[in-house]
Amino acid sequence: MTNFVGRMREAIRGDQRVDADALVDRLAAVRRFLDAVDGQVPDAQLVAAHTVVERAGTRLELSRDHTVVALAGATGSGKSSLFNALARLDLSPVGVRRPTTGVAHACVWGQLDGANRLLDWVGVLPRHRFVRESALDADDETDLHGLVLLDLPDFDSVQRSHRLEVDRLLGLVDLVVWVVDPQKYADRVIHTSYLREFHRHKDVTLVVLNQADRLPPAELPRVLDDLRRLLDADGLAGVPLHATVAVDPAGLTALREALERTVAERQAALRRLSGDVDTVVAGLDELVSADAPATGPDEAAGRELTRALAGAAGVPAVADAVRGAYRHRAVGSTGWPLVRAWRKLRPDPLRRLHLPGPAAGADAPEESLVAATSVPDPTAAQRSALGLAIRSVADRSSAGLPAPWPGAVTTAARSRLGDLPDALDRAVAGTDLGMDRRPVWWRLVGGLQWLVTLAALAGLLWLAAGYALRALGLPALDYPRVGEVPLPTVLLLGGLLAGLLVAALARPVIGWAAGRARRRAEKRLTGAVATVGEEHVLDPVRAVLARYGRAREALREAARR
Ligand SMILES: Nc1nc2c(ncn2[C@@H]2O[C@H](COP(=O)(O)OP(=O)(O)OP(=O)(O)O)[C@@H](O)[C@H]2O)c(=O)[nH]1
Ligand SMILES: [Mg+2]
Repeated sequence: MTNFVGRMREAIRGDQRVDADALVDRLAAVRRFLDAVDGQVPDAQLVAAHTVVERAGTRLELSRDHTVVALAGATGSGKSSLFNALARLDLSPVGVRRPTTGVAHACVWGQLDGANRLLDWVGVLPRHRFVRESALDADDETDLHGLVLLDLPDFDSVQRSHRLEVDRLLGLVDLVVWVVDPQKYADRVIHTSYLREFHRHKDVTLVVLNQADRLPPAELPRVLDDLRRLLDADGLAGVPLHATVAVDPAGLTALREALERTVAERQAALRRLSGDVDTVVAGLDELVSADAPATGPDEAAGRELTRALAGAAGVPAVADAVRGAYRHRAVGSTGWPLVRAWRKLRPDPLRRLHLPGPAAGADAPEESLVAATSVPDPTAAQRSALGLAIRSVADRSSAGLPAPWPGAVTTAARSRLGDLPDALDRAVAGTDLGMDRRPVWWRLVGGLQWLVTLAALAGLLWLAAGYALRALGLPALDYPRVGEVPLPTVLLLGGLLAGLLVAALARPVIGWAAGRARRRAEKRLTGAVATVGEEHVLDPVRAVLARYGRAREALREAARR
């Protein structure tokens, strides 16, 4: 029966073999996770992960032929007695005065040389290291070759230093044998502070009920059942549980065999580290969410941001000025020549905004720090609209992400807020508003205006010449006639009327073209402003989201057993 259960257990444990390469990959994934979240997640939340990565790296570099097994338990449970009994030598003092063992003792089965570096790392003083040379005992110790057994101080100690030492060592060893005795096996501290903490290390946990000889034989199964129930409640269902008697060699057989199997498998170190990674992954799990991939700022948020940026940058005002300037310049080119001169006296709406600004010029400094244009500063309403839009980008981009990511995304979205006013001003100043060239039709209409004006002028001069000759009593000019009307009068009145007509016809065309110029300028300005939004708001947000994505992916890989 025992054999059958034993084989079953072997089969189950055999299934859980940890592949060293897979473990190395998982550790690399944890490292990638830590890189990704660096600076985003408070360091305090990452201490355990850093510790495990570092510790695992070192343990894997050290001897994998050795299995470090610790005997841990309350004072007086019989750890040192078990240690000595397994070693068949009196290595660690056994005492009546409690606590007896103050520092860890180690016994190595096989060559000490190979285990020395491991023991240096574990921190067992050389004078507390012993060797169990199998030569002394013929071949009956060879099955334990590779075992490094540690006798720990008591973990419920009145001595604080003992507890600290035990906690440190429990973090480093490959397998823990918890030694409890019939008196104290149900002590709360053993279960809540220690055994429960090892629930992810079930495959490197062994429990022995020592001093079984102190119980009446009929009581033993009841106590073992009770202890099994407590272990189940600790999350340690299924861990091997043996009764031992340290003072009787026959009472060690089950423990000894369990240790022989562990040593032969050479799996304990890998299983221990794998359990550590499990613990770390479980602890970090809340930092990423399986059903919240990082999707990045959506288009609607981007559009809202661009609108708010355009408002703050004064894009509508500049676009209006473009329309005004178009009208101003078009009328200046196509209007009546006499009106044109008067037009020129009125200021050009774009020049009033100092546009195009210096950044548009070839010799302008690349990164001008001074406000380049005279576009009015954003109003309080525009500023708050911009604040809201940035917040909305952050909120929408981080929707569903667990803490601390929403905060990190908001911080990133606002990280370059201070640079925005200058960047927007430069973007506006640097935008080609499409107002450099005079359209051909302005010139044609302007030429036509000159023509009809000259005709009117010629008519006027001609009439004036006739009037002057008549006044001087000289023979009157004989004007050619168009129908009944003299040609100079036709030229004068026709020229004037034609000028007015051309101006009147050009007016709606100018209005339409000015609207088009406004729309074109607005589109270009909006594009420039959107680029500023990309660089100053969306890119920093994307960078944080990319970190989140990397962290999420890395943790998923680290979780893959
Ligand atoms: N009857 C009986 N006595 C035992 C057994 N194991 C240990 N003892 C006795 O229990 C007492 C304490 O044993 P230790 O081995 O010193 O206990 P420990 O767990 O090392 O104690 P600390 O070093 O103080 O943590 C000693 O007197 C042992 O002889 C056992 O299986 N049966
Ligand atoms: Mg002891």
